[in-house]
Amino acid sequence: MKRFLSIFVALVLVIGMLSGCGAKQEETQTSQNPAKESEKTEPIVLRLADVHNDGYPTVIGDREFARLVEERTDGRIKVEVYPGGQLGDEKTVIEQVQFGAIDLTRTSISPLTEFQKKLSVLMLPYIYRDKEHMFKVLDGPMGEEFLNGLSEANMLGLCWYDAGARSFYNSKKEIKTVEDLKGLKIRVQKSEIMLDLVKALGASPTPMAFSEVYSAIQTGVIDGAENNWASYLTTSHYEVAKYYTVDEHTRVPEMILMSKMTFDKLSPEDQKIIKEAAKEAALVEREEWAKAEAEAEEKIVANGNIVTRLESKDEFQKAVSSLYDKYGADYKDLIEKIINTK
Ligand code: GTR
Repeated sequence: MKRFLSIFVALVLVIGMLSGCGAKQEETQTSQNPAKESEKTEPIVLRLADVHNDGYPTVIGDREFARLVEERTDGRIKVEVYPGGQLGDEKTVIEQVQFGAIDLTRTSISPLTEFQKKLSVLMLPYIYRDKEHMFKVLDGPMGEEFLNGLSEANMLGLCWYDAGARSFYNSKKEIKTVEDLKGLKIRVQKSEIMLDLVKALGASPTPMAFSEVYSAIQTGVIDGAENNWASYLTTSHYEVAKYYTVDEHTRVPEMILMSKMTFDKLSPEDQKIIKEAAKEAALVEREEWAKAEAEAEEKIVANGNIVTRLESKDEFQKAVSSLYDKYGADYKDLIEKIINTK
């Protein structure tokens, strides 16, 4: 018994010494080497949502943004990109960005107009002469004001992406005139201005998440939708809705949107890095966009889809002019300024 007791006491002593030693070692290590301490700080991980899949121009832009941020913060900030709508549909994600549950998203401004009415001005039908005109506006002081103006809604726009122009497509018939759209059930983004636009053309709008459109056309729940060339291709909507009319009713810019809650927690240096990285990533996206848009059009035509090019878009333009009264009445000067931007 005596022997057993002494072995037990010896064991307790040894264990005590060992653990004491260990703790000390750690203490001396950290105090002697402060660099180690900073190495140990966990990186800030920010989540960025996108409804498009990898390889789509916006996701290429998102990944470039993530790369630049990580590089310029020496890995202190990591942006994790979640493509393919993994974090939810566009409108739901924006709501989460507003409350900081998701840090960033790449979004079309259509659903964002629900959070800031004034933004509708930037997607009024036929407001831009062409893409160059749109970027002249967006890359100037007006565009900057819109990006910062979202702080009213607890969010911040970081940069402008290209998304081409949106046109109608359907599974039923060729659309050559506004009359041809009458009664067709057309899916729209969750956005009041898009709903009104489709209504103004005499069709019947159905708001729906992007991911549900393919099967809704396939099963006949809706007759068609409207989108740019690249989305029409990558979603495979072109397989179930073979008629595409190049009416280009609206050019809807897109952006990287950040939660103000997340942004405000960062140091001014990191805020600057985030803003600059987004602007640079946008240039990459725009280049990728131009390539993807041309390739998509080519593939769709080669696939044998019925692509209708209108001789004039005047009739469409006239039919949707009422949207300027409803969405532009409070911003007449701004609209003027946009139209007069050369
Ligand atoms: C695409 C856009 C997406 C989403 C989608 C839609 O052109 O890039 O962000 O808005 O359209 O129609 O839901």
